[in-house]
Amino acid sequence: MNQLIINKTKASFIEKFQEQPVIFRSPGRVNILGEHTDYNEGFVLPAAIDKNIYIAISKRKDNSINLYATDFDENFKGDITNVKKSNTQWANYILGVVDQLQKKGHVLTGFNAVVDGDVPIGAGLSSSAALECVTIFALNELFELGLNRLSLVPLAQKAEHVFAGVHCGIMDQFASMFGKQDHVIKLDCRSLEYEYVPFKLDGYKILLLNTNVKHNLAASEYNTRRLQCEKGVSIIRQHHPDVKSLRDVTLDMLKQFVEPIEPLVYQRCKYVVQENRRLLEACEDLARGDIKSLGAKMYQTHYGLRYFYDVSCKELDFLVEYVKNIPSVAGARMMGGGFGGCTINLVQEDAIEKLVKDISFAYKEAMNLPLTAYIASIENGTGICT
Ligand code: GAF
Repeated sequence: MNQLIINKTKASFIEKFQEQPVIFRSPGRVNILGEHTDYNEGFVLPAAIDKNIYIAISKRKDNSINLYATDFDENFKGDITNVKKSNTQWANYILGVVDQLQKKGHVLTGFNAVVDGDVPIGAGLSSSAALECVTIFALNELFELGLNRLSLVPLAQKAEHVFAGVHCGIMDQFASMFGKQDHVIKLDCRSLEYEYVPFKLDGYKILLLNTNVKHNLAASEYNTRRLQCEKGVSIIRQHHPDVKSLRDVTLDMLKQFVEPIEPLVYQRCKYVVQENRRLLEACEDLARGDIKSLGAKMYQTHYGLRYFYDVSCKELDFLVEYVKNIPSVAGARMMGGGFGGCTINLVQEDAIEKLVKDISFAYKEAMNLPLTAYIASIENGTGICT
């Protein structure tokens, strides 16, 4: 939690609305392994981090929705009886959540809210999921809707589908809601059963390197990948009607039925099937504390995302290639949806300072862009700020 941001958010709320708010927070996330597997009913291994979106909020007696985003220094006004997608992107995440609650039959009045945070936007750390989660958690408390944490997650996800147009899986919202300090979440995206796995790194830290690019392909290509995976499943179902998703598919099935007629779809599906298997093996690495073996799998994941799933970009590839032969780096890969954002690196703590200095210089030389580095610690999920 960042007390400075909490104080700032509170002060700005009081100045705007002349009353005391209640403040909630939701974290961004990292994902150790299991990328683009969530919407294929596979496994993921995310964790909530020490960067949050905060909302200061109070109920109104009338129907007005009055929002202010500190980051953009922008106000938004709406009406609770007529919630629709707006041209203000950040407000859509909040409105999308309201829309989902209303579709479930919950009756809300207007409210005032100020949002702020330190999850970098567009960095692949799920600032949008954090905003959806903090909004739905806050509204659930404020209006005493009585929904449990688990039932909030798919509503937050659906808000992203409908109001942001990204057909995301469930990982980001789940991690933001269910994060647990010093643990990663092994989540089965089919059943939503989950297990907290201790994340002990023995001298290693999670280092995030932000490319500071977000290519605008991200949303459209994401949706295309989803469709390509569904296409692969539909081809296999003609021969194996019991198959429901790529979770049920083997490499042999792909080779036999998909590769001959849809070579590109084959590449996409192959990556997903391999990634699911890799994740299960990575959990064994974690249990043994075998950081080298875990790190090697992260490089394999990057390879798959780059060449088979085709969601990387030259900036991400540069960063992964740079660290690949540095002994103090156990593993690295692009993280999240792709086409920009961050790489996640497991780095020996005492080597971080020099690495950041050297790689920032090299990145600037090669890409003419600044590099931003964050050391992420693993923290608890969404909650109220006391
Ligand atoms: C984005 C999505 F929001 C997630 O659901 C997930 O699919 C991820 O990309 C890729 O693993 O963050």
